Amino acid sequence: MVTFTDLSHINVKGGDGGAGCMSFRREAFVPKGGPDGGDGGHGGDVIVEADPQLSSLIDYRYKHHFKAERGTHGQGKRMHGKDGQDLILRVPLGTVVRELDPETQKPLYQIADLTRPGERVIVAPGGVGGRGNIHFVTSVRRAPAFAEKGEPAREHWIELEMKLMADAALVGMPSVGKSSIIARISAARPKIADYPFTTLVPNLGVARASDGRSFVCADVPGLIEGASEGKGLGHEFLRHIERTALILHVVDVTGGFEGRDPVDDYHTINAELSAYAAELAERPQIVVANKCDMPDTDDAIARLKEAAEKDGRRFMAVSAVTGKGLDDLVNVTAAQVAELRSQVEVPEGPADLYNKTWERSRQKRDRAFTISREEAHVWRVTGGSIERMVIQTDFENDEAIAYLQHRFDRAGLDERLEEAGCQRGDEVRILGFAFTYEGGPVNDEFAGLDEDETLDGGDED
Ligand SMILES: Nc1nc2c(ncn2[C@@H]2O[C@H](COP(=O)(O)OP(=O)(O)OP(=O)(O)O)[C@@H](O)[C@H]2O)c(=O)[nH]1
Ligand SMILES: [Mg+2]
Repeated sequence: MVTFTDLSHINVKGGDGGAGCMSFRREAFVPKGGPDGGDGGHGGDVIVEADPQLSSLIDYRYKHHFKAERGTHGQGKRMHGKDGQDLILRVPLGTVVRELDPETQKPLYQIADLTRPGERVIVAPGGVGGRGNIHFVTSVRRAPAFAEKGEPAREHWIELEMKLMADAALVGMPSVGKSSIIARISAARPKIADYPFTTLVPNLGVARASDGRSFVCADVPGLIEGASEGKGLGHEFLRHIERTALILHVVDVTGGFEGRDPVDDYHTINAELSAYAAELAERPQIVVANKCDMPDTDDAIARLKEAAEKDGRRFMAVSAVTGKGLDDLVNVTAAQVAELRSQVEVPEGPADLYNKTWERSRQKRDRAFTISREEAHVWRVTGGSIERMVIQTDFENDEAIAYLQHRFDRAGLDERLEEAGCQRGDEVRILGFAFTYEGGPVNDEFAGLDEDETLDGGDED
């Protein structure tokens, strides 16, 4: 039996980037070498990957913090630091990954819906390694005496939600024999009893047809009239059924203890399915008449068959007690599942797409910064990207500070401060640092040195 863990909130953090190196070439007979400081290694990413071997999120129930390895620092002689290792978090197929608001723990953004084996998404990118001083050479700056610190890694709270992924789901009223059927056609061993709502959480089992084809079957808690509006236990599980390609609609031909009419049951359940989601009514369905071993059921079987066929559905009569008809049921289901699977279009590289769309949405939020007045002539700037620039700066080094100024300007900070009413000489606070606003055009020696541009070479002056 598969235990069922539905939802987990975890904290993921990429590895920090290693620092770039500030170094100059030293060789015998060369009086003053050019810059040769290598880059820091990139930090590892935290990746969530769908693994068909897993059936629950139990691994994330007790452990909540996951961190990838950091990059090592760059060194002289153009030696780059080593990249940190990625951390791969394996989750079952059918796991939905969402970014959470770190304050409220409410979902902010759906990052991915991992439905195929091996599908993966980066949930916390590692920090980029800082660039060594070989990169900061411009025509006016031949011997850059600073390098960049590594980028601090991103950290997020994410939600993992496993949605049951089965090819076929056994659906029906309570006590019609859904668990009895899955117990006979698979290795699942759910509880079976003669009272309603014996099954409280879905059970998964793998059934194998005589030709070797197999499918994943789910036995879900019984549905009753009103399930689509939340009656009984069914509502929570209807969303699991939403993901199965085929419905095995089990009907008790004896009408149960209350002596219900099996044909009424059949219509009641279908009405609940379509009330929950119109597509569920269209979903391929096999009508399975169970308990056909019981006496005086021929008439009910015949009427149910007629009702099913009138709706254009395949009808099969079985008994979970004697096993009659079950081999046929498995073979027909396996064939239909294979057929349905072949119709599914597999989009190319969706994992990549997830990364890009999330990254875009995240960057947009990240680049934004806000300016507020803390007191007279004191301003506070907050925002992910601006704050990271500050953390990456070595404040012991004047050139690094000048470079930070250049980055502030490019991000539009000066302009926005001016607009907000900031005056020359005012204090500007970012994280724990205080800067003096100098206003006016900066004498920018980094102009022309684009963020991602590498100007290499540059020998001694
Ligand atoms: N005679 C007969 N009894 C059956 C058959 N299948 C199941 N039963 C009995 O019906 C009762 C309910 O069976 P379950 O398999 O627990 O039914 P279920 O649909 O899983 O019920 P819930 O989990 O409560 O929704 C049990 O007492 C079973 O032994 C069958 O084919 N013939
Ligand atoms: Mg059951």
